[in-house]
Amino acid sequence: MSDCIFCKIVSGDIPSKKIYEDEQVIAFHDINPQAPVHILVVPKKHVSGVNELAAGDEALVGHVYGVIARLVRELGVAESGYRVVVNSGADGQQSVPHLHFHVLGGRLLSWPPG
Ligand code: DGP
Repeated sequence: MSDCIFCKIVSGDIPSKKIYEDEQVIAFHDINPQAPVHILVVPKKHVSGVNELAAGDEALVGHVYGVIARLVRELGVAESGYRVVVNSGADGQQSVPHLHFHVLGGRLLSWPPG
């Protein structure tokens, strides 16, 4: 989508601190980190959010989690713990309408979330 900020990061039109990329996903550091480790794992294909996932996207979501499992080891939080968050819609405070998976770690994360 031409006006989507994460599509522009995927295309390279907007720079990012990229830590991983393959044919299906890109991962980069969040511009406004909420924890010592805060990355976003983003499908390259434009899907607005969880509600817009279609039949056939299961493999993509599974691949995202495989990438997360790899990156948390590389980032050193696999053993200490981390959180994967997908904010959805207005109440979920999703601000970028392109599906993305926050991975937060490197500190004790409070629960329940605010
Ligand atoms: P959410 O509120 O769940 O939609 O999260 C969107 C996240 O995206 C938020 O934590 C800030 C991050 N973000 C927004 N714009 C940019 C950007 O241009 N670059 C990077 N690296 N992160 C961004």
